[in-house]
Amino acid sequence: MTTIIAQDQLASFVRKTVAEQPVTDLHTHLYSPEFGGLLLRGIDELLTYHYLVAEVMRWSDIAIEDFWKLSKQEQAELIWQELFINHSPISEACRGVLTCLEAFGQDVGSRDLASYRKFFDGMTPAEHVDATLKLAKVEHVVMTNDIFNEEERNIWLSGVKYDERFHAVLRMDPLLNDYANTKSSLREWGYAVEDEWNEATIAEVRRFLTDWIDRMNPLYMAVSLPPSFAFPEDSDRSRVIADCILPISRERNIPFAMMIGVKKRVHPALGDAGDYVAKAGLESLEHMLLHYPQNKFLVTMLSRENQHELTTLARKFRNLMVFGCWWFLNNPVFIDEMTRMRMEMLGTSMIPQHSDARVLDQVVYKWSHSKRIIADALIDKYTDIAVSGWQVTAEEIQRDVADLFYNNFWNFLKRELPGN
Ligand code: RAT
Ligand code: ZN
Repeated sequence: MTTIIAQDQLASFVRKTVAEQPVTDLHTHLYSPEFGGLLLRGIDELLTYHYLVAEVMRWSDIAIEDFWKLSKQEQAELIWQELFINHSPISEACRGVLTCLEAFGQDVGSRDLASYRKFFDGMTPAEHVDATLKLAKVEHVVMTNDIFNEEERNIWLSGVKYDERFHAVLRMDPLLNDYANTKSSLREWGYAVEDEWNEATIAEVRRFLTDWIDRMNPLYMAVSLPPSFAFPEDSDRSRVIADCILPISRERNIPFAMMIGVKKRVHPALGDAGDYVAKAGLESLEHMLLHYPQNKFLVTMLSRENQHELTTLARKFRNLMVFGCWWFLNNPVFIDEMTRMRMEMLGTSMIPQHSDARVLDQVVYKWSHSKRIIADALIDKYTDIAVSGWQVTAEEIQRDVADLFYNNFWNFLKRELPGN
């Protein structure tokens, strides 16, 4: 049965379909409760999100090192006072806190931080996860699992069993961006890598990766890369990618996710809030896509100026899946622009968004804000084709929306690619 959606019903039908669509959130920094303190949640974590730390420093006169000496609650109070009371919270990251409070039934008008604390403190981690995922309609949460972090590594080594809504990702930044120092950790953990890059070393790095893949069952392997990223080149990173990551990624059918364009720590004292962005070249990705046609690549880029080239490259190579509006691009102005461009150039064969949530509650605002913008873009695109007499059915709208927010990711993981 097909149901043609009349033009005057289109907007409300699309908005409702998008709002109700369950989400697979393919890149977050969230954890299931079994990971203990790694799961951040509640109002103090929301307020001390590093996006807000960056913003508060523009108003506050506090020395950065003194800010870090404050307790979490004191930091949250300072941010609340400066960014919400002394000035209006109109930035996207501030607005997000308000959206979360409202969604959880809090009286945003009261501006009563103490009552918000009481509310969040009243939930156990498990209750908090259930309530948040339900509100955000997030069905699958893809984590970012840093096996080079001592605390996280030990949790995995203890054989953690976790909530099935959460999925692992093997994040490898130190291996690819700081191999010289990572070598000693590998040795400490029983992998006999030599100083020289030779067959024995390659075998040991591979063994390290496959041991972790067997332990974690990751959906993909991931890294964030600087704007200067080049491949192939004469560097440790390039050798690890060519000799270890790409062969394993292909053999195990685990995509390689690259998040390109971050300039780490341009202001080191700010910690995570001190990272910046720059435009990258696309030649290396182009090379990989052409020369490794049976490898699958999930790619997002941080610079707005890279988006058109990246989208165009996805038209050339089906082994590339572009995803999300990353970090400094996760703002309405860019989500709108990028989503429309991607729809015009790729139709629905892309993944428009991920949350990048670091604090559990953030999935609520990140998805509600993005879903509105993506729905509006879809409405315009369906309206444009209706001019020719093409009428979309309810089932087709539901299919497209499910592809964008859910199926494209899982289908890409499953897909077997032909040689070229
Ligand atoms: O968006 C962020 O929170 C960043 O700090 C990074 O975590 C980035 O998303 C990344 O995954 O490297
Ligand atoms: Zn991230």
